Parts: sequence; C-alpha cells; structure tokens
Amino acid sequence: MKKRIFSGAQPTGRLHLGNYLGALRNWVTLQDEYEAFYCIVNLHAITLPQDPKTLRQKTLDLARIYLAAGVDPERSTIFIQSDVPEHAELTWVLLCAARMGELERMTQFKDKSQKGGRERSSVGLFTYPALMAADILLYQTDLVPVGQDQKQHLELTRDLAERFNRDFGETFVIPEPYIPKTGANIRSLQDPAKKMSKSDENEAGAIFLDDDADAIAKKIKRAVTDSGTEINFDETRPSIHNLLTIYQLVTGKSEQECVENFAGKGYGQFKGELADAVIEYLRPFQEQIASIDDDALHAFVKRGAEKARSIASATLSDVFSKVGMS
Ligand code: AQP
Repeated sequence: MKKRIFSGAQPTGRLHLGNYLGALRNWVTLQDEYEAFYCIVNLHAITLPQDPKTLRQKTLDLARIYLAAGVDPERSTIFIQSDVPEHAELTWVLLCAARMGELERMTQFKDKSQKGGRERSSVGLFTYPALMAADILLYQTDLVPVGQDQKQHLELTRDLAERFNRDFGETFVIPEPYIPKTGANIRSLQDPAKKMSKSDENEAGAIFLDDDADAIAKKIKRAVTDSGTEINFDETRPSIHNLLTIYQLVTGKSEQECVENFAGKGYGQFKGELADAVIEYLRPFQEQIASIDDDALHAFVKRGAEKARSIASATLSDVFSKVGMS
C-alpha cells in the first residue's frame, strides 16, 4: 500500500514562482511514490472577501494550473474542496477540540488580519487552521508537502489529531510535514524580509506564473540586491541568496555549480542569466496551460470529488460515531 499525501492551494490572486517552487513542483515528483490528493481549497479562499464570479473562474483555472504543472489526474486525485462537504463537517468537530489560545498563536492570522484590523477580520480567517487540519486528517494523510509558511498550521494539525486520538481512541494518522530544504521560502524580489506572496500590493515583488518573458525580465532586472559584489549563498545577504536559490531550482544545478557559474561576474550578467533561466523553466508550463479545455477539467474534478468523498465520508462517520453522534 502506498502512503498518502495531501496538499492544496487557494484559488485566489495569481499563483507565483514561490507557490510553484515551494509546493507544486514537489507535488509532481511525489505523485509517483505516494497516493496523492491535491485539493483546490476554495473554502479557505472565502476567509477573505472574494468576488463570486471571479472565485468560480479561478477555482477552475487552478485545476488547469495543477495539470499544466504536471499533476497527472490518472495518478493523483484533483478535486475542489467545496465538492466534498465532509471538510466543513469535520472542521466543526476539530474546532470543538481546538483551544482559543492555540488559534491565537497562529502567525498567519496575525499577518493577514493586520491590513483590515483584527476586529473586522472574519471568524473564518481566525479558524482557518482548523479547516486545514480537517482537509489533511480526512484522508488519513501521511505526508503534507507545503512551503515554510504553513509549518505552524501543520503543527497544530498534528496536535489536534493527537488530542482527538487520546480522547476518543485511535482515529487519525498523524501527518508529517514535507518542507523542501531548498525553495520552501522564496522571498519577495523587492523586500527579502517578506515572502513572495499573491496578496503583496507591490506586484514587482512576485514572478507570477502567467507573467510573459518581458515582465519576468523586467522584474528580475529591478530586483533589489545586497551590498557587496559576490554571488554566493551567504545567508546574511538575503536578496542575492534568494535570487541564487531561484536560479538553482530552475536550472537544477548544485550550489557549487551555481557559485562557480557566477564567479567573477557582476549583478547585471547574473540577473540576465537568471531571467533567461526562469523564462525557459516556465515556458512548457505556460504552453501547456493554453491547451487544457474546461470540459476536461470539469470531468477531472468531478471524478476527483467522488474518489475523495469515498475516503472522507468513512473518516467522518468514524469521528461522528466516536464523539457520540448517531
Ligand atoms: N513564497 C513562498 N515560497 C515557497 N512556498 C510558498 N507557498 C506560498 N508562498 C510561498 C506555498 O504554496 C502553497 C499554496 O499556497 P496558498 O495558495 O495556500 O497561499 P499562501 O500559503 O497563503 O501564500 P500566497 O500564495 O502568498 O498567498 P497569500 O498572499 O494569500 O498569503 C502552500 O504550500 C504554501 O506553503
């Protein structure tokens, strides 16, 4: 029996190179070895205000992105979260197991509620980690490939599962995080103190997956650099470290090969080569996107939801029975 993985992305904004290098790329590699479930987490998306028409379109577009990135619907289950009502139902049970103090410690809520203020933030944004825990635990997931920003949520998921197992008897598999050593924390091109993010107001900080060659080259040219001239993996020079990490991931070179490649070269030449490498890396993905039609997508996600439900409903009925529901 293959071990199981679960991961997802929100159909919000435009996906960027951080999402690709930190998550999607690994989903594709892991689908050979694991039984994979890749969800489009549209219930998470409405924790912040969304335009309904745009959300519906982006939900299908995200399925297209999964496929174009190389997720194979014959090997992996691709589905839309709201098509499997068990996600919302298990969330309620987990919310009753979670403590206010635990949720109050989540840094993502602190970050995301900053803009509009805590008082005006939705309760859904506050309880987001319990929904994420339900996503993972419903599938008795062994491994969760995510970027560094989701580490704390995954720790909470493990705590909730352990607590439930202790209180009601063995129910959930305790999931392990899969956070890649390189690429789990791609930084903004404009401010390396911040992660590359869909919701960053400064669009120059992110390379979006649908940026054309011209836009990619311009953003890399304008990327901030550190003082000094050397191009190496020095953690105290986060801008160059970030750019070189991107170069390493898109070329598949080792750290040493990257450093040797740029020895004695200036920032201008480095940025030019980096831009060419990113453009080439994204080209097959961008060509593939255009060839996937909506009918095929509808069929994949429908089939995916049926498969997902067959597993999710078994877990939920076990949980309901253990907590005393008929
Ligand atoms: N900068 C990043 N570097 C590496 N991995 C990243 N991920 C996100 N940003 C980076 C990973 O991408 C997966 C899908 O993310 P999501 O759709 O759930 O969005 P998010 O984590 O909330 O981050 P975004 O994409 O920047 O969106 P906003 O701006 O809304 O916060 C996850 O595995 C995530 O870890």
